[in-house]
Amino acid sequence: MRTASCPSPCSSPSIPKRSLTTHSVRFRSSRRRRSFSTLTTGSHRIIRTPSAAPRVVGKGRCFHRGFPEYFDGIVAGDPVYDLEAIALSEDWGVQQIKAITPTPSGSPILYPAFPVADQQLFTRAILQACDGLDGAVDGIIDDLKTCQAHFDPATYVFSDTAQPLQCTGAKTVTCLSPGQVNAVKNINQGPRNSLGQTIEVPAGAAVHPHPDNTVMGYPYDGGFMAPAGIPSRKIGTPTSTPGDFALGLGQIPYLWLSPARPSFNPLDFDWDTDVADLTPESPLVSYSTSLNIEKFRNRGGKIIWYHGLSDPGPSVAFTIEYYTALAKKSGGLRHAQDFSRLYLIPNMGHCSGGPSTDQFDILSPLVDWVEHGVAPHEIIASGRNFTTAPSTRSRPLCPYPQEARYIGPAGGDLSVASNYHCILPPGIDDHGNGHNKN
Ligand SMILES: [Ca+2]
Repeated sequence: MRTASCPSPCSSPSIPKRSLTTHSVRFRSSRRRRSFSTLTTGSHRIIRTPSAAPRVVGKGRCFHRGFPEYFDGIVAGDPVYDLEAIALSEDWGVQQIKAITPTPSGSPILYPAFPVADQQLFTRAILQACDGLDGAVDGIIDDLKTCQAHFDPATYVFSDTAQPLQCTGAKTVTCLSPGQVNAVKNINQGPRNSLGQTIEVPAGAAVHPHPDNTVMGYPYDGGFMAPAGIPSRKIGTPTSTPGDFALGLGQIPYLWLSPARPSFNPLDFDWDTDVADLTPESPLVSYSTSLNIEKFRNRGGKIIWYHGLSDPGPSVAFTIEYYTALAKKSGGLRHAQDFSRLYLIPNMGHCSGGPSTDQFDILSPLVDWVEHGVAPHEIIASGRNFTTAPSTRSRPLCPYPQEARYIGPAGGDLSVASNYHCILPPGIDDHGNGHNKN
């Protein structure tokens, strides 16, 4: 067995380091070599590809689709299979903050548009509205579906103060301006043109079958406005620019507009007219959205995805869409789960961070699945950065579409995983539909 890991922020401290060695691979599309850590046990090979899943899930030239015989197991963390769509999600989000940014010197500095105090106010509202829906006020929204359906920051009224989240008059410290609320709602719903229509990216539809290639927004998870959430990528801080400037926004002029427009300002992307200039043929996306992974599956391959629900870059909505489409193509969720599992991690940002259980070992369950045929179910994770007591906790990660629920005694210990278990929420069909993506 061999395992490998792409160099990315998505590193897990729980990987059995004694089993890892390092080598590097040069992709045919790139002059840059990528380092991988590998593990060989018996006759099986496993690759761990955090945050690099597009190169694994897609491209046709990599691992489970293009080289289905190379690996017996794959762990794909916070996957980004459609970079064109993600770049547009990111651009749209930054545009929403820019739209409410004061420009006293002529150049927008986004941070003042949504400072930390207002970010915390939003987090207080969404947790007050949604945290308890799952039966436990623990700072984690495990019933995300109900939260998405009912939480509206434009109309929410704090239950303890009777103050509306959205200001009814002048902006104060106890409310968000209508512009701020509108920005949040737009980031949540994803890009729209002037007619209110969603945007579909051509590169994501380059192969058949493929999942929905609509550009997605970001779900109202508990970490949505935590520092590792939307602020890190679309708002920034007094000392750091929004991360998306160096990621999706930087890609648009060169990679996603055809012909390339080196002088194009991605903050000026027009959702009516510039969409027609998106390339359908980028080698960075082609095949990556393909649902055709039968070769990998038929030879017994196993794959585990995981994704932070508060990932502010590649939205978890894309991963849910891919997995749901894969379930449908596989003949139902149960058939998809025969060779693949998806774990969603509440409050976690891109690969880690946030008040979340972002410390976990998914590699060992994958090894058990590949080597011994023991499919993974609950995976115990831990975290040390919860903002309310207890600050250090363990809890189970649940195979999608299952969700964690508190089963301990009233007022019991929120820090131990044994007080939680995974349940299948009502309203989920055999294809996994029913879990709101954003
Ligand atoms: Ca909760």
